This record gives sequence, structure tokens and C-alpha cells, in this order.
Amino acid sequence: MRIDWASSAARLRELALKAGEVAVITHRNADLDALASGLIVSRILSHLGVEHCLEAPEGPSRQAREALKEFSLEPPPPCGDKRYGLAITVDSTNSKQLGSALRIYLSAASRAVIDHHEPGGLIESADLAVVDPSAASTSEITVMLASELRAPMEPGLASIALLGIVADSRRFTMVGDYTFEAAQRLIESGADYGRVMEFMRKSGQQAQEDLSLRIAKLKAFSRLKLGRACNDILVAVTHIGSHEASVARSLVAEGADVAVVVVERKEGYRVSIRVSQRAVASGVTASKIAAFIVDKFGGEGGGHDMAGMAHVPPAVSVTAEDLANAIAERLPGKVGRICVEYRAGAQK
Ligand SMILES: [Mn+2]
Repeated sequence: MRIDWASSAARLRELALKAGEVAVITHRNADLDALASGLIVSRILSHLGVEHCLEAPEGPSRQAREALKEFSLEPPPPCGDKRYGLAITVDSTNSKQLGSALRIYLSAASRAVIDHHEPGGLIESADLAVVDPSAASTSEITVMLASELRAPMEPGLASIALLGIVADSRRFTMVGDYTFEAAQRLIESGADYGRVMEFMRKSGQQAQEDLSLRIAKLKAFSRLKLGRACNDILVAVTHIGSHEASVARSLVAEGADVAVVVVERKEGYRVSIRVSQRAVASGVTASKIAAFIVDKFGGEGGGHDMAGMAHVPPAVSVTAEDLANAIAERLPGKVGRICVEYRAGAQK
């Protein structure tokens, strides 16, 4: 469903003006999209003359910090431990993603959620939700709101918002209804597309060269359990101590169709899921894999077609390796059932 920009913007304005002071909150370790969204919302609030702060729990990611430097942007001050009139979360679906900032969100007099993921727990107590899972990024949603409210965007800010869109749309390979429209408005505001793409290229290269990432990938590859389903669908399952999302992505880049990477965390296991275009074309989506894992091992999870995530609660006798083994044992059968059913349905 398309967002009604006029009414969403009017409601945001109304809540902000009534609030007095607003806390803008990103998810933990804010990535480019989350940080850019936070900065655009901050710009909207400045335009409305509303005092505000920007809380990025555990600080922005390294890439997001580098983007601030590249475009010479100073984020607004972090939030304090007090009760705000309005809290706005950007790019976050559930309470776990807010970390220590959850208290700020829950204690605020009113709450708003601006996001492009499938709605999670945060939306339940929100007074305003500007959410559309078909959008490629939260940045594009905030840009459309800024545009509706006629908040001007300076070239540096416009560039970082474009960076948010470019990053989350995987350089415009996964786009939604507003992706190009928002990008166009940013270009009109002076966003430097060339510099944005150069930043992405350089930072992608840096990430590839990171020593701990290279070790994680090679270790994960050496522990790989490979299964096969539906003739040509390759299922790869492994476990690792960190970098699980990058490992899963690189498994798909190297030829896996379903990549599942288990990592052990304090609060349990995090399972990162990536699938290939070939798998999606056979009805095997990351969200279905996430649902299967949650069904078999408990916890919560979800995702889109090509990327998904599951949080599995800790069990006393289980290690990340055990969980990876258990998934590797059952998953190819499930993938086979999904794709056989799908292909049979497609033939009808
Ligand atoms: Mn995002």
C-alpha cells in the first residue's frame, strides 16, 4: 500500500509541534540508511523549529561515520535520559534493535515509526507509522516526508540521503515505488551522485580487505555443510563468530542458492539468511527459510525475498555448530518441498 504523504506529513508535523522536544532514534550501530534517515528527520524538525536530539545506540557503524566525514556533516546531539514529548524511530522494526534507547522510546509521551521493514513490535504502541516494506530504504521515505513538508535539504545532507538509498537498494537493484522519485529530489537539492558512488566503491573495497572479515569468510567456508534440493538448488549452512551477514552474502556470490550462517550471541543465536535469484525463481525465499527455522528451533524471524534473519533462543546443550548441523540436516528437505510445490503450481 502506498503511503499517503500528505496525511503522514501533516500528522508528523502535528505530533512534533505538540511535543516540545523530540528524540530521533536509529537502530543499534546505525548503517548508512538509518543514519541518513535520522539526519533527514532532524532536518524536518529543524525546519519546523522543534528542538531535538539524535540517538544512535552503540554509535553509528564505521561506514556511517566515514560518510559523515566525507560530506562534512555534524549530527545533532545525542539524547539524554529523560522523557521526550515525541520519540521517532527510523529504520527499526523491533525493540531489540533499539538497545539501550528502548527506554527513551517507551517513555516518550507519543511515538512514531518510520521504516521500510515488515512491521515488528515497535509499531504496536506507535501514534504514527510511516511504514512501507516495499520501499527500498527508509531514507527515501524520510526524503518524501521532507519534501512534502518543504524542508530544504543542503547538498551534503542530500548526498548522504542518496547514499542511504544507494546502499539499501543495492545500487538501485532493489527499488520500490518512491526510490527514483526520492533520488530525483535529492539530485535537485544538490546531491553529488558521482561522489556518492565513489564513496560506495571505496568503502566496499575497504570492507573486502578487512582482515577479520577475510578470516571469518575462509573459516566459515571451511566448516561448510552443503546440501542439494530440486536438482539445482544448493543449500549451504555454516557457523561463525562474527560477520555472519557478509559471510552469507559471499556464499551466494560464490554459487550457493540458500546460505544460512549461524552466529552465537549473548541472547541466543542469530541466523543470517541470503538466497540467490535462482532460488527465488523457484519459490524459495529468505522469509520462508526464516519461518522454517523459527518453526523448528523457536525464536522469531522474518525477512524479504533475498535476505532474512532469525533469532533462536539459547538452549543449554547446543552450540552454534550443533544448531548449524541441525539446520543443515533438515533444510534441504524443506527447500525441496517448497520448490517442488512451487514448480508444480507454476506449471498449472
Ligand atoms: Mn534500511
